[in-house]
Amino acid sequence: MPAVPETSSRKSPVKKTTQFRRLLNSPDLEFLCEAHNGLSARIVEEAGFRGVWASGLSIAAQFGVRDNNEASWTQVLDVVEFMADATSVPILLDGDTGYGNFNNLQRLVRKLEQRGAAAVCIEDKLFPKTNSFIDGKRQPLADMAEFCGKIKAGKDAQSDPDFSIVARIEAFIAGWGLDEALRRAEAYHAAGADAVLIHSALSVPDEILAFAKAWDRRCPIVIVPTKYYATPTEVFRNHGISLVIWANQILRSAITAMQETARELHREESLVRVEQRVAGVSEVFRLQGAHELEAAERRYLPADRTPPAALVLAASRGEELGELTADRPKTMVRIGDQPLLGHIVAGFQAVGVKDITVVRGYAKATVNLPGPAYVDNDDHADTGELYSLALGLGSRDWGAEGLIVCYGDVLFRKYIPQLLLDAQDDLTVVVDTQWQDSVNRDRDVDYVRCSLPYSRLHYNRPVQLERVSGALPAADIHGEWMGFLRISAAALPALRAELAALLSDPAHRRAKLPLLLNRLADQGRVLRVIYTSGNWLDIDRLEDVVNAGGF
Ligand code: SPV
Ligand code: MG
Repeated sequence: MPAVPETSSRKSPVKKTTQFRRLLNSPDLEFLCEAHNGLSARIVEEAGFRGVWASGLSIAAQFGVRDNNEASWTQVLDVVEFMADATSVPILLDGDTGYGNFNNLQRLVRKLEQRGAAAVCIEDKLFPKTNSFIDGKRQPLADMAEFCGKIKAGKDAQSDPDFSIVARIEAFIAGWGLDEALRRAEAYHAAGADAVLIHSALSVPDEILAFAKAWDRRCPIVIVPTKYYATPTEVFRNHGISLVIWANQILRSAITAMQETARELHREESLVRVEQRVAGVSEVFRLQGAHELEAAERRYLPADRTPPAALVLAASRGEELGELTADRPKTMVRIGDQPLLGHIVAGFQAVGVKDITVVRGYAKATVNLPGPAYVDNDDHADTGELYSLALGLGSRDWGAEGLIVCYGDVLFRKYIPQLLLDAQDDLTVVVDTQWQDSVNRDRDVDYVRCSLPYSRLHYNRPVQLERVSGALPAADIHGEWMGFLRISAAALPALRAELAALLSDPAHRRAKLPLLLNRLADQGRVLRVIYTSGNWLDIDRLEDVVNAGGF
């Protein structure tokens, strides 16, 4: 069994070949309906039909070619396979003349069994055939003995005893009378045909009914009342017909619908009217069995972990940049081809973090890149990062994966947020071991002391942050905090409470994040450290803006 069922979820415990045989031999009048691809076959089954006629005319037509064996037999076979995959009811293939002699029919029968068809119908004409309704009287019939050999060969080729071969008699179509039709029916029955299909191009059922009377139920009779469609179905029932085939109405109704829609679209140059009367795309998905794939994905694919969200703190002006931030905050200063914030957003998006919120304040109207959500800190002039963080955290629910907090003035390579995606701890920070690069740089640096220094030998030992400060003695410094903080969903309530407590003290309105980190560390909370080295830049001074171009 394939791991994912094809498109059909409905499986009958009864083989399709057996189902078809039961239809043929049922005491009731049974019906097959035409289909010409997987979709139409599924629609026919859903309508309630217990079997499908894979019409030669319709399959040719959906390819856009004539019913003259222009499509190759393997192309037809491919269509039949899609139809069989899409349905659980049996398919009777209109096999034309068998696409050659007895040898070709044997191969066809074997291939049909492999591809899930239940039966094949072959007609006693010559290859390449012509549709019976195109000048039928001029169509030569097959030699009867040759056709009997073909039927025998087909029956000998099948490996499933319930596979059926229906012999189609074209005597009426070709202008021969009842006697010839009966003579052939008798011979084909004797050769092993499981049923006979008697065809007529008259608009009345006279030929068919005369045949049925004379045949007297010697084997099942199949009919195709395309031309004598006005005959009440009861008449067929009363004459002992076994199977009626509605042979091409699904294709023809599709043609009418497609023509109307195409013309209307061309005329109206608008979808408005058409939309109201065509199947919705959800109906297309349903017919394709989309839900089966969704169920299979849940079963076979690793659980889809949504990435954390991101919260970018970008409310301050960045006076250090002078004129550059006169009309916009630092986060909107251009670095290369886009504002600094654009690089930050792209950096997160590159690792799958798409849910990004930015806390803006100074010249907030200029902080308007498409993509992120925005939270306004209108008190930015006399508040600090901690205040912005509280606003951001309080603005919404952050979901099961929590969030990554970062500053709006850092440039970073995407592997830095990537490091935080897999963080398992409640609180995780990223620490740069190349802290010496920042010494003497005349700026605020968040040096950190950790429980262990970075060591290549102990790279997998858990390290935690003990203190963040710009004033740590050099001997205590293990790195520089890069401003990234991953907060798990579980840690959020306690963090919010701690923030509220800190900010209730007016002295902390302008406080920065290290105050919070140190408070948490002092309380014994684990702030997991991920050591890394370089590959980021914070924009503090004009010189940084210049250098950032080469980053
Ligand atoms: C078909 O559906 O291709 C048939 C039936 O052979 S008919 O077109 O009526 O000949
Ligand atoms: Mg046909």
